[in-house]
Amino acid sequence: GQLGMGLAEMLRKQYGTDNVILSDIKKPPPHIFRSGPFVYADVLDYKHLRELIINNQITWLVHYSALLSAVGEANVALARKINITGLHNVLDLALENCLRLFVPSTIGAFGPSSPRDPVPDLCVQRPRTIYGVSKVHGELMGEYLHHKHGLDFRCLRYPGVISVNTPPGGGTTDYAVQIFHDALSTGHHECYLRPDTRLPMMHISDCHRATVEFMQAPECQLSLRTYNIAAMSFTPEEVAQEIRKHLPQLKVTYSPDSVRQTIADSWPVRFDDSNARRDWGWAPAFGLEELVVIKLVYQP
Ligand code: VAH
Repeated sequence: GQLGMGLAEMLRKQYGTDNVILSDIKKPPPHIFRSGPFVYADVLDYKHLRELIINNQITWLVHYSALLSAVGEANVALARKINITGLHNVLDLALENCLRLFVPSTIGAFGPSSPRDPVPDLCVQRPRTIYGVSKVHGELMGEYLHHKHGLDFRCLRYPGVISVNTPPGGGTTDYAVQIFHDALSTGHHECYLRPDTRLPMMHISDCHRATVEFMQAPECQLSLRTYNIAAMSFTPEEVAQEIRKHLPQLKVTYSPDSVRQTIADSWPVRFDDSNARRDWGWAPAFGLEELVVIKLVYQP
């Protein structure tokens, strides 16, 4: 999906193409299929996952399969299956086969009773989406198995990820990807959030680099198993203004969508990622200005 393809590319540069297997339940773009090992894998098919792990002598499992915030609210039963049953399949297989496991969490793992500006790594987490509930469950289950059975479980809470070429899949932060496509094509973006809705965001290359650096961090450096990572926080109006420095004609109309606005209003405004910076040297490369330049000038 939006994250797996780019991470596989980064890992293959470091560990060799044939040592990184990309999987999905749907056909990837042809250039991805040709770029290295690709297999069909359904996170709900425990036996097939086990066969893949054993036949390929897998050591690390990166688990990105999940229904995101908005699409999860539209299909709670499926979100529960994929995000919770699927996670348990992965956790059990990791334990059974001594895998090291990376599972992402999200700003969506917090709720309206969490501190919002900034939100620390450790605080009240009462998310109001099935996506957030499933991600808190993932954090807690992974840490339980780490402390009880020594599972090398690692988790990063991602901000809204601004992808390059792959469209996002049903999230609340997706407007921040679409606005660039619209600015470069029609010159008009209809935003489903209010202009002043501030959310933590990150360019996808920072997200991939954070994930690889965290996976490579020596265990002795990790005071936590789940970390916030941050890069920037912006509102729709702020990113529109930054885009207008390059495309002055950009027009944005605001038609708040009640489901996604309610979700966004329950999420943190900014991440405190000081533990990640201290423990394993996290540092973002892209702020809002750099994001807009790379999206409009270098990777339109
Ligand atoms: C979503 N893009 O909007 C995802 C992400 C931080 C948000 O988890 O649901």
